[in-house]
This record gives sequence, structure tokens and C-alpha cells, in this order.
Amino acid sequence: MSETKLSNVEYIKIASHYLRGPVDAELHSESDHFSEAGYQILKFHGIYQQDDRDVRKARKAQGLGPDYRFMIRVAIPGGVLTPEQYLALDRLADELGNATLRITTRQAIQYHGVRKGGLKPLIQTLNRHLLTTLSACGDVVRNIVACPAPFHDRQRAELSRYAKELSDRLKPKTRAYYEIWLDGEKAASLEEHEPLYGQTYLPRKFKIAFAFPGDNCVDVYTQDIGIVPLLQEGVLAGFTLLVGGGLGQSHGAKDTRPILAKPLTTIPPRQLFEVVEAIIRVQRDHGRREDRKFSRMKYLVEAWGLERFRAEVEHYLGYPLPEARALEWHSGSDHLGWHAQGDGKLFLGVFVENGRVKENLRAAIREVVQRFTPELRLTAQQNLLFTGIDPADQAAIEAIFRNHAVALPGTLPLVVQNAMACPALPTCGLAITESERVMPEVIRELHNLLEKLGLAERAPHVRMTGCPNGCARPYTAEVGLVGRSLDSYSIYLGGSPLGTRLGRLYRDNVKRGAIVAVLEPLFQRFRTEGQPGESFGDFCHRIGLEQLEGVAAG
Ligand code: SRM
Ligand code: SF4
Repeated sequence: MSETKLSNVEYIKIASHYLRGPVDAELHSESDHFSEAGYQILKFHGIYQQDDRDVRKARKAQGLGPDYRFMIRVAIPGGVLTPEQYLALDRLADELGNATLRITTRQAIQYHGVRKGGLKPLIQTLNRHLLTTLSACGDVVRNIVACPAPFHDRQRAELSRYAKELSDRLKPKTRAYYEIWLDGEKAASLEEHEPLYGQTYLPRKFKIAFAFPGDNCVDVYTQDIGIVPLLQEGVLAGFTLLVGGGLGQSHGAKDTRPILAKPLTTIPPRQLFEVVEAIIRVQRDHGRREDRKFSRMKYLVEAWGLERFRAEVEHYLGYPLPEARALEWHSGSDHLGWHAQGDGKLFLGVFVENGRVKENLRAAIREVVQRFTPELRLTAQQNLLFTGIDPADQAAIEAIFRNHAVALPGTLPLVVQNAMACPALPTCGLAITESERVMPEVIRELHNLLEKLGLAERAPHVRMTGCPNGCARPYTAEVGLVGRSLDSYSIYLGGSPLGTRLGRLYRDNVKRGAIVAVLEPLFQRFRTEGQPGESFGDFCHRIGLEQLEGVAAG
């Protein structure tokens, strides 16, 4: 790491003394917000400083500064919540947030609109319910994602256990979180250590997900490390590790781009933790720290190539890594609707539009949790599973949703329930366009078109984001809509419904109101030329975007 070339955030991390300063001091100041250094360190504690962008201009015109509010992200490994934890999260949304909960694309929960004075009470209450925001954001391993389907078998149970244990092992060890938010005693000595991360933590955020074999609901190729169990005769025989995935790109930085993770190795289960830690160490020591646009591990893997990367991991481990086994996928969809768990119980996957739990939906979920106390699981596609349900309660649960006028999967258009959008405006500081607030309209307009063409049952997976960072993973979708400039979007096509292929840029700068019209000729051609069982994404990929461009122009 060259002294002269570090990015500013690296110096802030060093000066923070293991994530303390200046958050510890600024939390108690009169100000309604934190300094730049405080803002950077807050992220490691799961907090983002934001302002209400809807009122930014008007306030400026009145000579006022930003209306500061905070986003708090609760890290929930594998998205597993007890009913008590869920009800506590729900109460806090009214007490300290904006009366909504936001299920994220990594099985976490976010609060928006929290004031500075609400941060400490919120975190303290979460902690009483054994929930934490530590390392939900920041240059560390983020919330570990795992396929949430609660089928009752040994392999699923083992997957959850590995995900939880890995998450515990990779949490930062600093006591700063306890000192600042939970009034823990100050560390007796300043000789604190982060054995894995060191005092500058990782060069950038780091993401890990476990998929279940064949079921890619977690988008495993978009992770820094994707982990796929190897099952042999029903027994967990190993794990295949994929490395170097990530989706973010910046308009201004030409060499930034989405990249899918590549298969590195297949190892026995007992080696999982040490190999994952060795990969993290390689990124810690060799990832770029001078320019944060190029600091993700995907750029290191690209720059070195997979063979050199593997050799470096082997060097840290002291033993060679075998080749990766081939992977096969049969589904990339979420686990919506009613399913038998295999233990006499049922689970119900409920669609949460763009992950936003609010109003009627929030009331219905609360009532089901209070009356039937199911364990809950958040999905990586922003939805919610109620698990361990007695079949005798099925009708009563459906009645609760009906009474609250909430549509259950199966009664919703397919294209709607397969869609995702990121929060964007008014909370996200990086948003260029709307996303969550306009997706309901765009997706229903698309549904009307698909219905008109008789394609409603062959609906593609559509994902929208308000900027190119890719938070709702638009680049692996069949149709990706990415905020480009004021109310205009780039359209990406040709991703696979299995999440195994990136879409390609089809059109740039399409006004929101014109998106469906631009897609119409393509769906018309899909209707006549699509092969039986072929998805729209596979069709676009087979025909090729250059050919499709001709269709649109014609
Ligand atoms: Fe994200 C930054 C929201 C998943 C790539 N993301 C942000 C911030 C924190 C904006 C900021 O830095 O100021 C957004 C907060 C908006 C708000 O108001 O809530 C934000 N990201 C989200 C969430 C909530 C979107 C959602 O619809 O659920 C997801 C939270 C996940 C979690 O619980 O941890 C979320 N973000 C993702 C994903 C998808 C994933 O991880 O599976 C990606 C693409 C995968 C990847 O990381 O490559 C993603 N977010 C980014 C990036 C680009 C990173 C890059 O390497 O280029 C940024 C910007 C950055 O880091 O500088 C970003
Ligand atoms: Fe914000 Fe962009 Fe992420 Fe959407 S994709 S939440 S606009 S950073």
C-alpha cells in the first residue's frame, strides 16, 4: 500500500482508531448531522447520513441547509427473524423511523428518516432483541446472504448453520460499537486488534452469499464470494467458491463495469472458513486503496486473472486448491406462494413491492405474526417468507391478507411479482432518477402490454435502479432499467432468468414514459419467434442485440 496514493477514506479509517472517532464525539454535539469523517465511519456502524432530496432545492432557496435524516441498516444473516424480533422492528418504524420497513436485496432491514437523536435509542432497542447494525455497511463483509427457502432437510439446515457461523466469524472485533451505542465500557487498552481486517479494514465493501444447489434466488454470481454447496447422495460433500463478482459501474469512469463471479475451487466443508478468510486477506492486502472506484475485489481478479488470484490464495493457505466442479441451475425466482416444507408444515412467500413494508401490507404482516408467531425470512429479492405454518391456519392467514386488501402471489401479474427496484429518491444521495416510487407504474404498464400480446405468463424479470450502482441487480435481470439522466434510463437486455448472464446495453437515455413503447416491438417479435419455453432474456441473447436494434428502428 503506497503511502502517497491512498484515498481519503483510508486516512479517515486510520484516524478513527478502530471505528471510534469522530463518531463518538460528534454523536453528542448539538449539530443535526456528522462531519465527512463521521459520515464515513458511521457506515461501519450500519448508518448512512442522508437528507430529504424532495425538499433540498426549496430549502436552499430559503437559505436553509439540507434536512438531515439517517438510514439505518440492520444486518440479518440469511434474513432469519423470530416473530418477537420482527414485531420489535415493526414498532421501531413508528417510534423512530418513517413508519415503513425496507427489506433490502441482501436480506437486511432498513429504516429511513431517522433523526440524529433517534440513532442511539434505535440501536439500543435492536440490541435488546439481539439484532445489530454493525458492519451492515462500510468496508467490511456485509450481511451474509443465504437462500431462505425453509425446506425441512439436513442440507438446508447445514447451509443456514454455515452462513450464521461465517457471519459471526467475519464481524469486526472492535469494541467501538459497544462503547458508542450501547454504553459499553471503554476498551482497557488502546492495543486493540482486528485480526482479520487490520486498522484500515478492507479496501471496499465485500459481499458473500450462499446459494442452494440449482436454486439461484440469491444471485450468487454478483457476489465477491459466491458459495454453492456440493451435495453427493444427499450429503454435504463440499462447497464450490466463485470469486470476483460485483455490479457497480460509474458513468464517469470508463473502465468500471459489472462483472460476474468466476468459479475458483471446490473444497471440503471443513476448509470453508479458512479459504474464505484467505480470499478476504488477499483482497485486504492487494485490493486497490488509492481509487475507490476500482477497489472492489472484482477488479483485482480481473487485473491478475483467475490463475494468479488462485495462486495467491494458495500462498496464504499453504496448500493447493482443487479445480471447481461445474454448477447447474434450474431456478432464479423467489420462493413466493404456499409450499410444503417437508415436515408437515407450510411456508408462505409474500410479495413485498420493492421491499417496502408499509400501510396495509405492514398491518397484515403484523397481524399474521402476532396471531400465528411464524419464524420469518427475508429474501434477497425483497420479499418475506412466513415459515412453520400449520396447514389448518392457511385459510385464516389468507383471510387476514384479504381483509387488508393485500394481494397474495398467484393473484398478482407475474411481471409485477418478479420485479425489483432500489430506493433511489428521495433518500439515496447517489440517485440520478426515481426508482422505487415509479416502478409500480412502469411495471403495470408493461403488464398491460404483455397481456395485450398474450405474453403475461411468459413475463420477464425486470429490475430498476436510480443510478448505475446496481443495487437492485438490474444487470443480471432479463430487462434492466438503469437511471441515466433526469427521468431517463438505460435499457439492458438479455440477462438470464437464472442469473447466470449479464444483460447488455440496448438503449441509452430513454425517457421513462417511452420505456414500454421501446420494448413493444421486441415483445412482438418474441411472441412470433420465441421458442417454446424460451424466456424473453434468452430470446434477446439468442437473437443478439444488434438484430433487435433493427427491429426497434423498423
Ligand atoms: Fe447499494 C450504495 C441501497 C444492495 C451496489 N446502496 C448504496 C447506498 C447506501 C447509497 C450511498 O452510498 O449513499 C444506497 C442507500 C439507499 C437508501 O436510501 O436506502 C444503497 N444497496 C441498497 C439497497 C438498500 C437496495 C435495495 O433495493 O434493497 C441494498 C442494501 C443491501 C444490504 O442490505 O446490504 C443494496 N448495492 C446493493 C447491491 C446488490 C447486492 O449486494 O446484492 C449492489 C450491487 C452489487 C455490488 O455490490 O456490486 C449495490 N450500492 C452499490 C454501490 C456500487 C458499489 C460498487 O462496487 O461499485 C453503491 C455505491 C458505493 O458503494 O459507492 C451503493
Ligand atoms: Fe441509490 Fe443508485 Fe443504489 Fe439506487 S442503485 S439505491 S440510486 S446507489
